[in-house]
Amino acid sequence: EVAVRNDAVVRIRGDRDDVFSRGFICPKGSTLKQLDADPDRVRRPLIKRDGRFEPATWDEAFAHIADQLVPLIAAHGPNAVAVYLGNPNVHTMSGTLYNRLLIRALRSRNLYSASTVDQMPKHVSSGLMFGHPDIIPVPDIDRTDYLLILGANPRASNGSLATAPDWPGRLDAIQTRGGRVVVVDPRRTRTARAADEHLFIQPGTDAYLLAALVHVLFDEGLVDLGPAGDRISGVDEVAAAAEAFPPERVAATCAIDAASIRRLARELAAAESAAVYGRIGTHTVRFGSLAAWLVDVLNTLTGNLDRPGGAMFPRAAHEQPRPKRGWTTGRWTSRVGGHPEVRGELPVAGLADEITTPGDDKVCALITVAGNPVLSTPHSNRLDAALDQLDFMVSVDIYRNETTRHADVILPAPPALRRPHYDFAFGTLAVRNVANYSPAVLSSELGAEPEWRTLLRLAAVVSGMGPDADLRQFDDMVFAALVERTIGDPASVIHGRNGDEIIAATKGDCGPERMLDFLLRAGPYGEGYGRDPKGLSLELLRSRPHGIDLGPLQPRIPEVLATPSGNVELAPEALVADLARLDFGTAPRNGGMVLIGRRHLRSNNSWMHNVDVLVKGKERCTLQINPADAERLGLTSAGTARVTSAAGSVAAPIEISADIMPGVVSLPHGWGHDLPGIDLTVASRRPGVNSNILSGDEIDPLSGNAVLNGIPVEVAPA
Ligand SMILES: Nc1nc2c(c(=O)[nH]1)N[C@H]1C(S)=C(S)[C@@H](COP(=O)(O)OP(=O)(O)OC[C@H]3O[C@@H](n4cnc5c(=O)[nH]c(N)nc54)[C@H](O)[C@@H]3O)O[C@H]1N2
Ligand SMILES: Nc1nc2c(c(=O)[nH]1)N[C@H]1C(S)=C(S)[C@@H](COP(=O)(O)OP(=O)(O)OC[C@H]3O[C@@H](n4cnc5c(=O)[nH]c(N)nc54)[C@H](O)[C@@H]3O)O[C@H]1N2
Ligand SMILES: [Mo]
Repeated sequence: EVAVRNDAVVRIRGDRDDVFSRGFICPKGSTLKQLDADPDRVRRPLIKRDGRFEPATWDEAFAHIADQLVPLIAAHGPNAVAVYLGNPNVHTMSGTLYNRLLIRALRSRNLYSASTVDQMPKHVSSGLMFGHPDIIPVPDIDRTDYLLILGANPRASNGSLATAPDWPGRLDAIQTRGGRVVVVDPRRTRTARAADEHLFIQPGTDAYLLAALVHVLFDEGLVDLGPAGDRISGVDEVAAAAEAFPPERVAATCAIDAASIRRLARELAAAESAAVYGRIGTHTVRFGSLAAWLVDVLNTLTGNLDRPGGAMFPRAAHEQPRPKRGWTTGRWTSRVGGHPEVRGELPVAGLADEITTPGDDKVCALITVAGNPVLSTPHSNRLDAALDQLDFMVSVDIYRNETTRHADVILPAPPALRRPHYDFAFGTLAVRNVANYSPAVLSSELGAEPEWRTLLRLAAVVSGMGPDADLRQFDDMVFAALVERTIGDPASVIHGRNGDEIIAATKGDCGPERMLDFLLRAGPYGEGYGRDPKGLSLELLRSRPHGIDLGPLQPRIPEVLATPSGNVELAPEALVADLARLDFGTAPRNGGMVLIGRRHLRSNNSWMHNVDVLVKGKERCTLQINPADAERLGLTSAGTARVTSAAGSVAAPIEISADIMPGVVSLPHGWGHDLPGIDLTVASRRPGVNSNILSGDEIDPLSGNAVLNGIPVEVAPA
């Protein structure tokens, strides 16, 4: 709820009448006013001339981009231009709907995003099990009796790939109604402390633990597929594959005793309903795809897939039918590393090599949209240096930061309070079906362009339409194509309808809003262009500012599945084969240390550190280390530690804490605001160090996801 007077924000608080949040708000939400007012925020296009950024008009900026980029594409082909899409794109209408146009217009195979430092393993397991990488089950936390959390700290992150305002309150509610919360994490996090049980685990070994849990279910006759049982293929293959992983065999690897593993499996099987939920700590590791898969194998074998209180499939208001043709990866591979394409993307861990390795298709230009890969992606020092070798770089961003300082042109975007919003991503991942729309609350700043027009104009430039293309006409064309595709789809509720009539009836006064109105009306609760006058439309959402509750998640198997068989594929070949990587041959790390990350409630990856109210207080970018390790290594709490990995070395203040497992150290990511050429006054006063200087080249092979947790390091007094 944003109170506004004379086009200025008076107060921001949670909306107590909101059907989903009931007034819960994150500290980062309540400081959007400060973000908006930040004098460092980029408000005009910037062009770099002789190494210095100068303000420019939009026409000048786009003329410069066309001048530089079009000849590069003509000379070297589209693959010479790479695109990196950062996390905030997922949460803007512009990013969700218009980046894909830019990508289609460019036709480059060098597409990268924050997905390969985050959740790509989940897309792989979902794509192979359910037929589409975006069919992702979420833990039904409001109804579950038992929640097993691995590698997530929702009391700090507020949950991820499982959208729920007030995760903390919802976790409390599980316990209040007599349920049980168990957390597996190398750190005793806030989530772990409040849980009924917390188990430390050796970083990177969740796949072993999960395989052992599967083993016990078969070994002790606890498998019960539940209501979705007749739509599940591959159970016998999973049973055979799990034979190699008795708890007694994985215990030393995971640092969890066999009896506890057996007990966990029995508890999961016995619970009235249960959900297994794994996030960053299970995905950004060596065996990320295996862990992502085994989480849903466990949900399935305990009868909890698609069952209330288990792991369920949301049905977003904008959802459109998916083709039932299954999913593959590797339609092409990266030039240097030979990594398979996944969801059209290549691993961002390989981007620096693509820029620095000579040859045909070498990347010589880069477009970043809402991303800060210099801090957020592995082997940062190398990427930072590689960006200097580019012939041309454009960044669409709200700050001049560690990444965008390398750009030749920075194109600004309106911040959250100055744009309308409907969260496409969160709708598909929410623990309850909800639709919510908010209009821009403040008017546009002088000379501002909505981000969708900037992305559309970039698309026009790279497709050869020139810097002055008629954007209205381009947008109309794009929208007409979407309508044509939809009415041509026999599975659509508006199949066979007249396209011109649909277009004429669609409302919304800007590009993304028009598409939103269309998607809502053609969606599962939609008004269907006259079919159901009470159904959803943008108009209806506008009239209901507190959102529209569409009810608890409903069972969706088999209708939700997009596999050619029409079944859940519990044993996809690629994943079963990947189990072979789980070896037991590696010697225990004799006293060696491994690095993990962590998140803080008042931070958001790398980019909210310029808001004073969020960063003030105690230093947060510290190296957490167990007292026993600190003593052995001669580290003291007033001191600084040097942390060195195969990729690099940083020095960070020491924080001794019994909450971290022996043999493990933790450093948060997103810091390191001490590079020249950035314009972040507040952040540079408390720069912290960049933990991704320590992460290296290793990726999870099936997903291309970077390994950011479980990195071997040496730790010594600095
Ligand atoms: N070691 C380690 N590294 C990690 C992680 C980890 O756990 N450990 N987590 C990873 C994860 S999960 C993620 S998602 C990535 C994030 O990786 P990135 O997305 O690359 O990084 P962010 O810090 O989110 O940067 C967001 C950028 O978007 C800009 N921005 C903000 N709002 C807008 C907007 O409305 N429009 C535009 N155009 N720009 C905007 C910001 O100024 C900033 O430059 O980091 C990953 N890196
Ligand atoms: N306040 C805040 N909220 C955020 C963000 C933020 O930066 N700040 N970022 C947002 C984004 S982009 C994302 S993707 C989500 C992420 O949301 P979460 O997945 O909840 O992310 P984290 O809080 O990093 O929690 C990861 C946990 O994994 C543990 N861990 C590390 N290695 C291992 C391992 O090998 N095994 C196991 N079992 N655990 C391990 C860490 O100790 C940590 O507690 O958060 C989102 N929300
Ligand atoms: Mo993320």
